[in-house]
Amino acid sequence: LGQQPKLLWFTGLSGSGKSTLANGTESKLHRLGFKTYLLDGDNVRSGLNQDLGFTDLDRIENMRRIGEVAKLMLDAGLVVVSAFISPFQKDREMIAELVGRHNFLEIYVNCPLEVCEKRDVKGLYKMAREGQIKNFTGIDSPYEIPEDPYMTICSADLNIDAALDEIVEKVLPEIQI
Ligand code: GGZ
Repeated sequence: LGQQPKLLWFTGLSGSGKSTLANGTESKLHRLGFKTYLLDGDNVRSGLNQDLGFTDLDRIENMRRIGEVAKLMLDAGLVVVSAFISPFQKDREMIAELVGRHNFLEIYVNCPLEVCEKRDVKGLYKMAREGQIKNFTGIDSPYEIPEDPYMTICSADLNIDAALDEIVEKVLPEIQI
């Protein structure tokens, strides 16, 4: 029994729940026996991309490097799950091109800005509103909604376990050989 390498690309606002969903998806697939890897801000922005901030140019370079790393991981046969805001349509398309369109499964974690801002788990929205953080996505930096995602999860009205079941059920046939 083998596996078909794919990149499960979670995109959405800060606080939308994409890290939670990406994490949960990766754990579930791992438990099902797939060789997986989770790429997110915690393991990428703290190391490989620690020289990058949140200007448009830095976000673009963030995407480019993540795309290249994901491509290497796909070459190694892994199912890669990623969670980045990835606000620009053009960059998400660049990654799809880089890894091959058929390998790129874009999962849009749709959550109203008001809900993300109300959650404000890390207090970043408040800081952005007060001008203490610049270029914050949704406040003074844009988020371009995916035009044709593989899947959309409305995280405001879906429970996490139900969402994870839905994602895994849809993805399973794509990664199973
Ligand atoms: C957006 C920021 C910013 C600014 C710090 N804008 O909710 P978090 O904290 O844990 O996730 C956000 C994370 C976004 O990093 P990404 O690499 O996913 O962004 S991108 O794909 O756009 O390059 C947030 C924190 O970093 N953070 N400053 N100005 N998010």
